[in-house]
Amino acid sequence: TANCIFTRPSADKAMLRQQFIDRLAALYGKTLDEASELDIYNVIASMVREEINRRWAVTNRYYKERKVKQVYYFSMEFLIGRLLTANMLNLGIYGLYKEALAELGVDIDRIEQQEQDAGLGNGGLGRLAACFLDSLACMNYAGHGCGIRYKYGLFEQKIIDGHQFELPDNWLKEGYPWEVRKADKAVTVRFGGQVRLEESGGRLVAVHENYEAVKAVPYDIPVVGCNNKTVNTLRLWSAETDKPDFDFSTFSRGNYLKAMEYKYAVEAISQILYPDDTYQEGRLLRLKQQYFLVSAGLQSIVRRYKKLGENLHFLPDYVAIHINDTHPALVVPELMRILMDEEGLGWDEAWRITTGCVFYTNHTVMPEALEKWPTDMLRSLLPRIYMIIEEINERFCRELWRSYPGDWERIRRMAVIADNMVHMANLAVVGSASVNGVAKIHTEILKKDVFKLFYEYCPHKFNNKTNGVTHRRWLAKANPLLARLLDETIGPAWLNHPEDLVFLHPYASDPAFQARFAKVKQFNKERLAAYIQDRLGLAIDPCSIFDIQVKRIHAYKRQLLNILHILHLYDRLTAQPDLDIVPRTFIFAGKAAPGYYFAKRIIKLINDVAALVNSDKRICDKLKVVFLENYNVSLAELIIPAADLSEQISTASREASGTGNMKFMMNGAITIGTLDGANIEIKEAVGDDNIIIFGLTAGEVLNYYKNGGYNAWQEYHGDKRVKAVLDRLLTWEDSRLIYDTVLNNNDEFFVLKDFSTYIEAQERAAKYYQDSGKWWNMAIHNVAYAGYFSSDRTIAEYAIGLWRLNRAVIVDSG
Ligand code: DL6
Repeated sequence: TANCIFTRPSADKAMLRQQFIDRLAALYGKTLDEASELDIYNVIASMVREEINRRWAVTNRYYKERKVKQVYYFSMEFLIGRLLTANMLNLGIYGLYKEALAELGVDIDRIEQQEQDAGLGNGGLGRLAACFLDSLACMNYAGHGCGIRYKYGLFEQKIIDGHQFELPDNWLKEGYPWEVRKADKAVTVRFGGQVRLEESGGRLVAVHENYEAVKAVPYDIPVVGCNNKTVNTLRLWSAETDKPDFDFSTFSRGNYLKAMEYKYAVEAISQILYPDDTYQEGRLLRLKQQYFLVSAGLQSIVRRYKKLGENLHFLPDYVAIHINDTHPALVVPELMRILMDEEGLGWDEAWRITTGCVFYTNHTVMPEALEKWPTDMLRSLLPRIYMIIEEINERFCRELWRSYPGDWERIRRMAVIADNMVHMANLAVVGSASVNGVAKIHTEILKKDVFKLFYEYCPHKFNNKTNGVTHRRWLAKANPLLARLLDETIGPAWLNHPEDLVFLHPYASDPAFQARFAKVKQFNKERLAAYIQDRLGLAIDPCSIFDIQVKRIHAYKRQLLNILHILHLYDRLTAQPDLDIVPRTFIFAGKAAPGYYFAKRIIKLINDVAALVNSDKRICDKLKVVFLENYNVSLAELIIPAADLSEQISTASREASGTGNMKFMMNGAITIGTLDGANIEIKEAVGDDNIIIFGLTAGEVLNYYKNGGYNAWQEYHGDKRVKAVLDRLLTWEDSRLIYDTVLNNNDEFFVLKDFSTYIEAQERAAKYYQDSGKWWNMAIHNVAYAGYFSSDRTIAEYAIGLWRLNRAVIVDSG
């Protein structure tokens, strides 16, 4: 089949084998017998890189010569995962390599595990950025990522006695074959110092003195298109100092220590990724990181643009700058600074250009995640930027005053600077051409609630772009057997045209096809069961329902609701051991932010419940609970294809979109979920019969919030099942915090309120699973309607609706 494993002429394979052996000798002076798996990995990666490099050069030349409009996606996070197989699949050479190397006794899938996951992100936001890069390259759009090359990615999670421990993720320790350091493209970023305005040539010029200069060095990673010749760039910036480590001429202990301190302070900027999913820490280093990314990225964009020989007035015709949440919102004042201070434009022209280039996506409605920076901190770290933000604020407030004379309260709430804080979301809205949410319901909440006043003021800026995920990684790579079945059934075009998955629809009720589909699922479940056996020494039943919740651990995502349901089932079974229930394996994975105590207690609770349930002989293995440590992209690729049930059970209105929900449906899992985020659109796509919905609606939840919530104790006393499972939490000392938080904080995320409808939804799921014809029909429907949730669709909407990009089909004549 075209997308997975296909037979190549043996001459090609023989040539490749020889190349591999020669290179192993050239690079390591080793024969295959002597080579380690890491050596083999590096040799294969270098061969693949050679193919990519050729295309990369052609793409860059093409973009430059044709002056193709580019989009730059600025993000503090890119959770790209492993690249070897993904790149080979996109290049169309995976089958050739797999077969050729197999003949040498090398298993390429095993070798790929030598690659460290590039985990430069916390969760959904960073993974979305990675999916977008894939879709841009695959759809012939000139779109690049702009981020930070953190030396340490998101922490490595270890579970010891049920508790989460965090270890540094030193992902670069063995080197990284996909990056190219571009020392000649370094730029300088300035921090601190003083700024004065000086009259020069009839205009005021900003003079910045006594600043600290940090060298930003780019490392470029190729982003390879699929079945085309495009290779775009993910540019990650690293902070370095120009000064030597120490100065021999003035060497003394004091100087040496000072020099080293300075070096460490500079390098700290790109040292670690903040592990702060949804919670904002408001730390100086984080602000430094944000400005570092923004300034380095914009300087390099403007430099490249000027080489085209075009006037800066036309920048919006050639460049779009997208900001992934407010983290890079300083692009607004920084682009103003570059245009005015370095390029000599006036305010009005610089503002027209900036607001024509910048586009902003919001990813959360959680109030604690809306970034604010103290004015003092911003002023002293970035004095010129602060002056520009003040000017933006003043001009904007004056404009508001003309529309709403005397309405001080409204103006205060919309201001960029208020209460001694710089409000980054307001800055992003004011300074960009467009503001979008990431699912229909999320965008509606932005319009009616979070950005209500802005929506009233400038409704034309607001629009929705429902998220998507790349089906190439999440289906073709993660689930090769399903990919092959699809190729054989509907042809291979779905790889570049995910909407073609709909051609699967007629097969949903075909028993022969259902049997083949079921076999693939069974294989994936056995593959995961073997991993669990290997890691945890726990045997699980591959015929049980694999009921899976994998995502960041957060109160609003309600892993607690899932666990309470498990306790409820366990109570029923222990009371009546011969109860006829469908055996289930509950699988969890996810990281908690290191300072988020509630979430860490949830991890402990899951492990405590696992220990209780898994060791109880009375329930005859009908239930098993598993927590897999160190959830990352590669583990997700193993887990998701094995799922029967996909738990998407956030409190309605809180999950902006979710993207895990899409990855699961694409792999034929049935969603059990609330009417939240993109679940609503999944329901619209697959139809009410192919999804299991329960719980409060977003409207109901928001109404409760407006009116001070509900009484959790009433729920506790009013439903025996609720009381029983909550009381059980007191069995474990570590879970008292959870008990108290839920009951005494009035159950902020409505776990108890949704409990009974969740139980009932779970009973429905079990009933459907017993009717295998119905179940596979539902599962196949989910795959057939997953095309809409490919990031190819999302990227086309951004490219056409916002960025105004044309597709640039690279023709490689060489
Ligand atoms: O848009 C990507 C992803 C959504 O799918 C999730 O629903 C949302 O929680 C997540 N947001 C964040 C928050 N970060 N900030 N700010 O990761 O974005």
